[in-house]
Amino acid sequence: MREAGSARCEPANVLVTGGAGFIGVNFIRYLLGRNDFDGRVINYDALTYAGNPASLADIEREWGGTRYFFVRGDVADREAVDRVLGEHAIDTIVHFAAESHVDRSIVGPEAFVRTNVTGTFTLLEAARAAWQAGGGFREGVRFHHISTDEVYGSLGETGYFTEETPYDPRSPYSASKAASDHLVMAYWHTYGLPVTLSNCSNNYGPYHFPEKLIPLMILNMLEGLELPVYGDGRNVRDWLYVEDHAAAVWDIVRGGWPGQKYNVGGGNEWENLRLVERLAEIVAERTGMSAEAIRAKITFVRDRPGHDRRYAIDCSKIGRELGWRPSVTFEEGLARTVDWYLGNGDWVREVRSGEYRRWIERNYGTREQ
Ligand code: NAD
Ligand code: TDX
Repeated sequence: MREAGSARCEPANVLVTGGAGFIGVNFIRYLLGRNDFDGRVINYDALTYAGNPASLADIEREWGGTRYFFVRGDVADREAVDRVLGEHAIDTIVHFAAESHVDRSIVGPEAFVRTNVTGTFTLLEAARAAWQAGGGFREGVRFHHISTDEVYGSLGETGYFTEETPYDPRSPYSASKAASDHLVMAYWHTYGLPVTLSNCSNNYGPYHFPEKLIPLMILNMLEGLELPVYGDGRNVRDWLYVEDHAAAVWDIVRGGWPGQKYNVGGGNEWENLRLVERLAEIVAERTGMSAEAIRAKITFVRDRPGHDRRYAIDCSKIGRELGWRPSVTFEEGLARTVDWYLGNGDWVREVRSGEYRRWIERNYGTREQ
């Protein structure tokens, strides 16, 4: 094990990969809204179906060309990555870019290996080359990798994932994230590249792409469509409001020890079916629709292959070392999320058009009941 370097890091030029996606957008908003950061953010994103630059149109208007820059590029494109690291004198990489949807990874795993594994490897290699100095690395540089609790596999009725839980990924998505985590830690142990890593539970909140459970359910409820619950609906996820995740990432980037990994979670376990029923009540309260009529649309559909039963995170390490804990209650977070989707129909129409719509039609045109 290498000696841990200095924990304090004061980022100036931050490359956020995948900054046009759900968590990336929320992280950039969070970061540029903080008064302990006066640096620049470079959003590097390939704009796949999941990336929408319009999510940051107001940020572009306020900070574009001064503190915010958008660069369209692929994390697996070494030349383009070298260019952005050099041109913007990047000292900090916060790596969100990924293929992120488990169901898509079952239908088409190749893109997951390319972006999540090869893309992460490419970024690590580019950072290693750009930041070398003498026999080691420049002071104050940092590579933070965002990962998921899904790398740990599936829990039974009890227990929690800790930072020591052995990896046991079970979907092509989680296997590709596990591979990327191993590469990141290998760059610390082998080369001393100052990395940190976080494994977070399910996020929810504004700008969440409507293929994922919570936004999909909210929008289907508003449109009077069926509410497809996989299997028996008793799979458990630990939900965290996305802004709390952004705060955790920022805390780790600035204060986490190089070579360390941190679990991040909401301490907020819900069975899918109960969650959908609760959402029905919140949507009903806010729209005047009947909760009973919404709930009647719940349809049990074929289970996801290899569907992990339960995720639950022990996040005591980040609490103890960095003082982070979730601040938004589930009730408050769900209410904010429903209100956001009610008020942002244009955003929804935009992300559902084009590529996404065609993909859904190809793959879900005939959903098995
Ligand atoms: P997302 O799918 O909403 O966004 C991914 C973004 O990455 C998009 O903007 C997309 O255009 C971009 N991208 C994809 N391939 C790229 C490539 N080859 N080069 C450059 N950009 C590319 O994902 P998200 O939900 O925001 O997740 C972000 C990260 O957080 C991922 O690494 C994911 O594994 C991790 N994570 C997500 C959750 C969650 O609940 N959403 C939980 C834990 C960890
Ligand atoms: O229509 C649905 N019906 C349903 O029952 C969908 C889309 C999902 N589900 C279930 C499957 C899961 O048990 O809901 C749960 C949540 O599903 P997703 O929203 O697809 O999230 P999940 O598979 O848990 O993964 C998410 O959290 C961890 C993110 O997509 C990952 O990127 C992150 O790593």
